[in-house]
Amino acid sequence: MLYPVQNAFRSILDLSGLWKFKVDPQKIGEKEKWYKGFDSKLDIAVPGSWNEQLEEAGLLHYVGTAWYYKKTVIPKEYSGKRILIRIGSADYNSKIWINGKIAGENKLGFLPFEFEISELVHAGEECEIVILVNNELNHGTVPQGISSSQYTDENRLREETNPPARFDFSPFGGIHRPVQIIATPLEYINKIKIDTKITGARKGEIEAEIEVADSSNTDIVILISHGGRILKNAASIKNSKVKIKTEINNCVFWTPENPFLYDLKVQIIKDSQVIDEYNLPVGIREIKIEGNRLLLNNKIIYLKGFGKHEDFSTIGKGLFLPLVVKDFELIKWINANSFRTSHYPYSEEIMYYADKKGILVIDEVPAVSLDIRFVNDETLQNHKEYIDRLIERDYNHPSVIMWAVGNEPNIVGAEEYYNGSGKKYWKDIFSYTRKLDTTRPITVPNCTRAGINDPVFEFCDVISLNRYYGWYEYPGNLESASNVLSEEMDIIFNKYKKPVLFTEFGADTLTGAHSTSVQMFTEEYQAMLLEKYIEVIRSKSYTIGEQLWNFADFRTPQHFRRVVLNQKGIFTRDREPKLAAFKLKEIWAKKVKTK
Ligand code: GCB
Repeated sequence: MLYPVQNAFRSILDLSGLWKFKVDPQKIGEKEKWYKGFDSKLDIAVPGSWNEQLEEAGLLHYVGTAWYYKKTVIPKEYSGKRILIRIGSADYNSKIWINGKIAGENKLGFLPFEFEISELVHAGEECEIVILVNNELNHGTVPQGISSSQYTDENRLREETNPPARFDFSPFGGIHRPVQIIATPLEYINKIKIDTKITGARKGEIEAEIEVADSSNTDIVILISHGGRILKNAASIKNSKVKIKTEINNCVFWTPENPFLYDLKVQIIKDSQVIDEYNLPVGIREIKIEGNRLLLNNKIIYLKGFGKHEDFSTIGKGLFLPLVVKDFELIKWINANSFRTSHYPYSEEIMYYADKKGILVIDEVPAVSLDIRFVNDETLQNHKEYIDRLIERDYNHPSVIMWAVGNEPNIVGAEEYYNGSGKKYWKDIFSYTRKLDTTRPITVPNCTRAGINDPVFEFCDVISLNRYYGWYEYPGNLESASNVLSEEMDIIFNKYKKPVLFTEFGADTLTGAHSTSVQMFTEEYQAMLLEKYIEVIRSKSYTIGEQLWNFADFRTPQHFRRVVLNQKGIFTRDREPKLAAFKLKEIWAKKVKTK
């Protein structure tokens, strides 16, 4: 599914703004035909989560079904075009009706989906859109859900959160990315897959695989803008697909220092006329693991950065472009070069911005805290569909350097995970992912509880570790923490002989809390802990980077461990630097000596 573009052949009508809103805790809406339109005193802004926007209506912790309703007019110029409704993401599942008729249903959150609605609307006429969104999770969904009674049954009363969640971020509900009505020509470009190669010291290659739909007897032309020159390459389409390779001399490769993007234009030509066009920024780069090193364009690259979240006051998980710009400015300010999209796919706008700003991204599917005891066929199916759709969405981004196909499986420490079922599950997931992308390394961050025998290690290209010694274990004791850390790293490396990346380490920190002693929760303690970890990580010859937890404070479900927010941010939730930010800025300014 292509990201929408506006050009002479394609149009976008953006429906961001206020929608009518109604919660449906009893799930009576479908029976009462709310999909034909409804009245309500509540409004909601799209994009945005309902939780904080409508806190005063009692929705801060609401998990269940809610309805959205908006009227619009389909532009006259959409006449004779293929018309679609596209939603950047709605968490977690949703159903769409147009003019009272069902347009489609989507089961996966955090990813875009679209339905053709040409038959349901008329250009130049009013159209009514109703969207049902539900944010409930269960054993078969990804991420998996958990109920209050399950905590009781498992005798885990002190672990229970409200709302119940298996993960440490608020399960915000809502339409989180833009809703758009888009128009394309009837014969159209359907897919573009880009592969790039470095073929010489200053030579590169772009291979574009293009798929067209509902079109016959057409030609494809590719135009690549290149330092004022335009390279042109053409081919005829057979069986609706074609591959075109273009060699580029004096090629500028994409790097964090110079994130150079070529402007690629794909056109379908019929009877000498252009009938559809799509524009795409393309960065030429290669990523690979060689021995214990991560190489970008055949040069060692060391990752410095964060695990992040899409989370902000009031808007929740909604796309908020000023925040995207601010976060990338902060990433640059602190001299970081990367982040992980913990624990789900981020908006497409963030991915394009990472390409533009030269920030390296580990792209993650929402298989967070997978509990093997409750995995069923549906879980595996949904997990694979996430991988499929994420790779399809993000394959072309030069910024994406690695896939994380999960995070911290077996955080509950279940024995069953090691009896072969964990291995079988991950073997399947890894081989599925490798078939879809042979160019990028794959990982799954491991947690202390899953330990050194985690079956993911066997399949990962990169060993990713999340460790909280000095915090959850050995609290306030940085000496023990660093000793245990160092020993465990060596044990893991010696066992698996793969490069090690730190994907999480950190300490909750209250802004304004200070001490002259070693004291948890103070700004000094966070700075000390991070510095200690970085020292240990860099003392090993097999480490490829340090991404700490977390970029900014973020909202979590209620639990006595959290004072409203997870406060491990280097920046506060509203993006003010804590003391550690200045320390990191200094550490990250210096070149890392890789052994
Ligand atoms: C983890 C999780 C992350 C949590 C973090 C914490 O291991 O991956 O989602 O927020 O620990 O702060 O406990």
